[in-house]
Amino acid sequence: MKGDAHPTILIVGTGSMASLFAARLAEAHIPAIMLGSWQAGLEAIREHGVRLIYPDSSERTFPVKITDDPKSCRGVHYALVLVKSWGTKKAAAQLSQCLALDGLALTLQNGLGNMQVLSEKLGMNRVAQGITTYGANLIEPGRVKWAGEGSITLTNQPLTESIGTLLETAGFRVDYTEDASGLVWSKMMVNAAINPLTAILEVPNGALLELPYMSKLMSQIIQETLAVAQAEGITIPYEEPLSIVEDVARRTGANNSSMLQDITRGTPTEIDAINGAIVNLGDKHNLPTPVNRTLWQLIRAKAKINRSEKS
Ligand code: KPL
Repeated sequence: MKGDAHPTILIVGTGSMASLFAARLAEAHIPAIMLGSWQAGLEAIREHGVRLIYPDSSERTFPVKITDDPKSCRGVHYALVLVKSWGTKKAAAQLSQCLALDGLALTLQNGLGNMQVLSEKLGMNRVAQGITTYGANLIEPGRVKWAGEGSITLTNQPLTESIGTLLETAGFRVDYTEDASGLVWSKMMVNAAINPLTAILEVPNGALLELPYMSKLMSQIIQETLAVAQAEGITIPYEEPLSIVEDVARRTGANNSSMLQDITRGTPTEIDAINGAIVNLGDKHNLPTPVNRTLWQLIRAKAKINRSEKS
C-alpha cells in the first residue's frame, strides 16, 4: 500500500520505544511524526533520521519527521504516547494542542495513572489504553536496538482497531482485550518484577532466569501485587503469573530493562508509577508490601547516586 494511503501517526516521545515505533512505521511506509522535547533526541533524529538496529544486528536508517512544536501537528487523528510516566502530564498538554477532536491518543506506557492524566486533559473519549512487551535499548540519541519479539494488547473499541491495524501493518503483533484495568495491572506486575531487579543488579532481563534467589523474589513481588490488585477490584487474568513474567524475561532476554537504561543514563526512573504505586495502594488497603517497598527505596537511592555522578 502507498504511504499516503495511511493516516499519519503522531508519536509522542523521542526515547527508545518512540524511536522503535517510528522506525517500524516508517519501514512500512506509514507516515509518522515524532513530537518531543529532549534536545539531543530532536537534533539527532533531525540530522540522521531514526537508526534501528534489528535483533540480527543489521542496521537501517529511516528519515522521520520530528518537531518540538505541537501546533505543527494540528488535526492529527492518531497518537501513540511513548514518553516515560513522569512525562505524561506534559504529553497531555502537548496533545491538547494538536489532537483532532475526534482523534485518539493511545498510551502504551509503563505504570499506573497515565490514562487518567491523559483523560483529564483530553477527555475519556480521546484516550485509549494499551500495553506492550516490546523492548528497545537506546544506544545513543536517535539510535536504538530492537530487543526482539513482543506484543501489543489494546482494549476493544472502534478507534483502537484502526490504530491496531496500522501497527499490525508495521509488523507488530497486536491482540485485543475487553478488560483495560486488568491489562495495565498485568503489565505493571511484569515491570514490577523485572525492572527494579535488573536495574539494581545491572543485568539484562534474561539474567533473572539464571541468577540465584531471583525466582523467589519475583514471586514475592507478584504475590504482593496480586493482593493489592484484588483489593482494588482488579483481576489479573493469569493462573501462573510467575511463568508470564519469566516468559517476558526470556523473550526480551538480551534487553536492558527501561529502568536499567534510566539508571545507567542518570535520568529519572518510572519506579514511582510501578513499585511505588503498588506500595501506596497497599498502604491504602492496609496490605503489607515489604518487597516492593524495599525495591522502591533502593531504586530511588540508586537513581540519586547515579544522577549526581552524571551531573
Ligand atoms: O517493559 C519493559 C521495560 O523494560 O520497561 C520490559 C517488557 C520489561 C522489557 O524490557
